[in-house]
Amino acid sequence: MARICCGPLHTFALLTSVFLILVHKDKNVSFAFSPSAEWQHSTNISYRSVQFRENLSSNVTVSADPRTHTRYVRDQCGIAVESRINCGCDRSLSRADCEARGCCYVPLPQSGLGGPPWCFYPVRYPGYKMGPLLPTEKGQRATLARSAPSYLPRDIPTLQLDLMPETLGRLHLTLKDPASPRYEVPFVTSQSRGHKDIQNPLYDVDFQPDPFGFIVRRKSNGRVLLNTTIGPLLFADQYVQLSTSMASSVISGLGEHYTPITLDLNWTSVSLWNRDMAPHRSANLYGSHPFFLVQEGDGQAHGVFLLNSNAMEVFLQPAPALTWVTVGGILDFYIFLGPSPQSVVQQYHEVIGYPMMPPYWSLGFHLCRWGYTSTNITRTVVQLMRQAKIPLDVQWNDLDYADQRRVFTFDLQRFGDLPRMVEEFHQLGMKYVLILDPGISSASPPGSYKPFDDGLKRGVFIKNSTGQILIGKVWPGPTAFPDFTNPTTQDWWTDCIRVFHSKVPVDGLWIDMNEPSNFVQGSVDGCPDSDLEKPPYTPGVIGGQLNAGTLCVSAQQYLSNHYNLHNLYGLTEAIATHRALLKVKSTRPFVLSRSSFPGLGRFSAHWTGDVRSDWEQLRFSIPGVLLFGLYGVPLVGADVCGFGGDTTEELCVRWTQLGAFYPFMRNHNDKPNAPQEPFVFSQQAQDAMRTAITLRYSLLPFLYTLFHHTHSSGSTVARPLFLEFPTDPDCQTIDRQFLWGSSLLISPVLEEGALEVTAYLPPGTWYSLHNGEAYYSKGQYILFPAPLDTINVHVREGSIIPQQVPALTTTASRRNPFTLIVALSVGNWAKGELFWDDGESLDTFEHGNYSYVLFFAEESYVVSKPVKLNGSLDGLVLGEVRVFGVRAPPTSVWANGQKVHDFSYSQDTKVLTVAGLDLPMTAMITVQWS
Ligand code: MIG
Repeated sequence: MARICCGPLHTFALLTSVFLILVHKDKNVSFAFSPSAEWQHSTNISYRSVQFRENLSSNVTVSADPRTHTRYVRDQCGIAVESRINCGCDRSLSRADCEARGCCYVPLPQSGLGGPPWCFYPVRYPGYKMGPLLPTEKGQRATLARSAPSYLPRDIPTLQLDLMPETLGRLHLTLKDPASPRYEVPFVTSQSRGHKDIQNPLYDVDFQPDPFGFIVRRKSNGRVLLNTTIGPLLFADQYVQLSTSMASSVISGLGEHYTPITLDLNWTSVSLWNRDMAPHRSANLYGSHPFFLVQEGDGQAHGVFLLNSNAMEVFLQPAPALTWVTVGGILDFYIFLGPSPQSVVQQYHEVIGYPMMPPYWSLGFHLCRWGYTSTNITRTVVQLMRQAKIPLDVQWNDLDYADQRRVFTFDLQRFGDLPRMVEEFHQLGMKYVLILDPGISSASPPGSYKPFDDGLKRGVFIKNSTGQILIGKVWPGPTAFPDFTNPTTQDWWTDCIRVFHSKVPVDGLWIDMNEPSNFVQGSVDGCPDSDLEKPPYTPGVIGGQLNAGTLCVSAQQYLSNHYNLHNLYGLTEAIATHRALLKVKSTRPFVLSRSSFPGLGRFSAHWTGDVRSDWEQLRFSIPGVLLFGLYGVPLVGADVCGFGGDTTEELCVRWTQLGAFYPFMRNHNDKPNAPQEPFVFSQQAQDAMRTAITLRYSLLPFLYTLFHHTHSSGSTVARPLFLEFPTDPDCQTIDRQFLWGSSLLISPVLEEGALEVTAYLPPGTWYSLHNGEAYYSKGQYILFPAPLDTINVHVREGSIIPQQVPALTTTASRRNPFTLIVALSVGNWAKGELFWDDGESLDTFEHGNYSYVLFFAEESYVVSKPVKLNGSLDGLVLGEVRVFGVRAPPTSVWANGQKVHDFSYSQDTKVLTVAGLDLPMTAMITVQWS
């Protein structure tokens, strides 16, 4: 039986012999606390700041009795500055206000905004008291009760704690109100995955019963991963707060924000509240992901997911520590013990669901802009791309197509032959995607716009707090917003998509504005004055209010109010759109969603929104993309060449090179800007872009195989270095470079004018993807040439990368010969694999409807061995093999036992190239040399 019980802390509390009773003058609240040194030690509260402590007493008045007071300050407020937990997360407090809360008020010499708080919780600030833990079906349960009210309105006086060890590496812990059920997040997790009898899990949990707190340790080394005894648990109707210490300062997650791959813990905060907001610092952006991963410093990692969709602010401080404040719902924690960072990600994806398998074509190049104002202009763009011989799989149209900007219509003047245009693109082996905003125009004359009339009849729209349809304003003018939590809405949405698709056979849908975005605050009639619209505490969101740029949060949806469901709007629209496409097309749906929440990746791709065309945004697109991989949305990219503002030729070339390695690659531009399609630039720039996009196309079999792994076991496609090299301290924060899977290291140019790039190579041998030149790294930065036509990509020793001869579309490239890049390790081996299917059928992996080929190599041969065939590889051949790191010049080469004459070897680079092969992929292939 797992050792999840009241451990040493209980004992500490019992052993503590001296209890001081403090009677607070204002609130008449009495509570006990323990100044015992052992206790202080065991709660991890640091007493390092000795010098600082000496200055304290004069600043604090907590008790009228000067002796008690001095003692109180020394014992209860003598907390290292960096460990002070703010007693005024909700508002800034004067000394009097602070003391009225029973908190310590200790001003600091210099301060200003954002530094350590002056008002902070004393050690063992009173909170909930925990009763005995009793066994349940899924683990253990205890009741927590407040002995006295907190300073917040509408405390929940009694809480139910459930501790559910679900797997060896995953612990689930919830705190809810047993008396009256509170809102819980729907859609994200499937029911009951718990197992009761987990033998020997990676974690230990201890409790401090009074005031309640829990400590999660990594059993193998005793490391404290979470310790919530450092601050109080507050649980009121619209304010829930919990603090924890952190095992290190290297933490990634809590998106969506414009940040590097790791967060700044220097008294910062991040707010999670979905908002239509162009990426910039300190802003809550389009999505919310209350998950973070902590690198523990020795290669191990853990993760924490707080499944809560209410507006949330998370405070970070250098202790290191973190405080969650959410304005509703329950506390629903999943704690993932890894121990490798990669396994933390997998364990998280097990809970939120593995990402969807994308259609093969969606990995090709996409081209879009706002401002392709007719079918003829859109056709011309496609023609010019073909003339420039630059691969293009998917042409897009933005809002321009719609009749009076109303979705499910198209403008008969400018887009009258839209259906024919789409057919033409299909003839070319291309696909077509259209934008689809959620706002449904509500102002068309009755009988003239079926989506609204029909939606009205079927009751699909979100209602305001008094039960009328809430009207906001988006592109078409007055609009109603579908409530995708209502099953009827899903049916209506499917019908709208089916009818439209029967005219315009789109291949995918781009769901924009689904935060949801609203051009008026709340609604055209404003919002009521209520605790929902103006909660006692509003997290630090852009616009200062929850209804800024979106709907009144008191609006009513089928499952709950918008206050609770707001952050799920994009996810629920993605689910509905995915399902609709499934029904209408019965091939793999392609949906691109701007707004996101955990679980989105099962249904949709994501782009990072309205990035500006500048070098800084280019650079931050890398952590943006990598973090979405951690969030389970691997099919992600930023608008190539930037969306806002005019790009430059150089920026656009560099962005295309980087974008060739975004898992999702789309060039997209805002309406007023100078054009930025590849063909508008100089011949030299076009050549560079063609090279980059063509390189991507040649690597698509490898990329597709990575998606298969992510889909079938939850991992990442574009991968931060720390996931692959967790014990290398240099990799902890690198986010100017990244990997595809475990084998390709991408080191783009991110600075204007740069013709070189300084790239970190983790220890080992790395080969230039372009010419096979080897670099032996001890774990060091190396300066590489990076002329305008080059992006540096290195292949990790020991890997075999399946490629295919590129073409202008994936429809064509999928028929071309495969090639293999074999990167021999120092020990003279390499391996790789290929997942292959028809690229668009549903659930091919689940139904076993795919082919799988293993590749392995040793010093003098490489083998391609199909281990599963379903017909998808019929007619496809292996055309070429390039082996990197062949030390002795071969004199003969054989393929399947036959002598090959078409081979070459470079003495300089030690690369053996065997070309002109024509060997069926459906049989075992051996290429040998000596
Ligand atoms: O209010 O559809 O992020 O990609 O081009 C702007 C027009 C609405 C925002 C999207 C952008 C898109 C634009 N949309």
